[in-house]
Amino acid sequence: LAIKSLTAKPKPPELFKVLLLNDDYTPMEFVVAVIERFFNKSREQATQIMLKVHTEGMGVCGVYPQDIAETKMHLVLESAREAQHPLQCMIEPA
Ligand code: TYC
Repeated sequence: LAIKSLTAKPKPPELFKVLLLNDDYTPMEFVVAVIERFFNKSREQATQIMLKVHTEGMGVCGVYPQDIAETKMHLVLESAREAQHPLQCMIEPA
């Protein structure tokens, strides 16, 4: 372990996409608000992402190191459950 720490080159963190999935029930305005709040997007950017998810079924909200991507996914899911919307969110390697 000590040897490894002295010889291993630091690797850049693995990046993950945070994806939103379309459904028939979550209000568009709720999705826009979630994207603005958790992915630091403008209203215009958030609206474009929401419409892409709505028309194509899935869309990327952002790309982050794994721990940050997981946290954002959990925040989205918690927010949707709290509001009783079926909005789904997942991560996948970028
Ligand atoms: N399809 C939803 C509607 O028509 C809107 C929506 C967009 C839901 C994106 C989820 O990830 C989503 N109200």
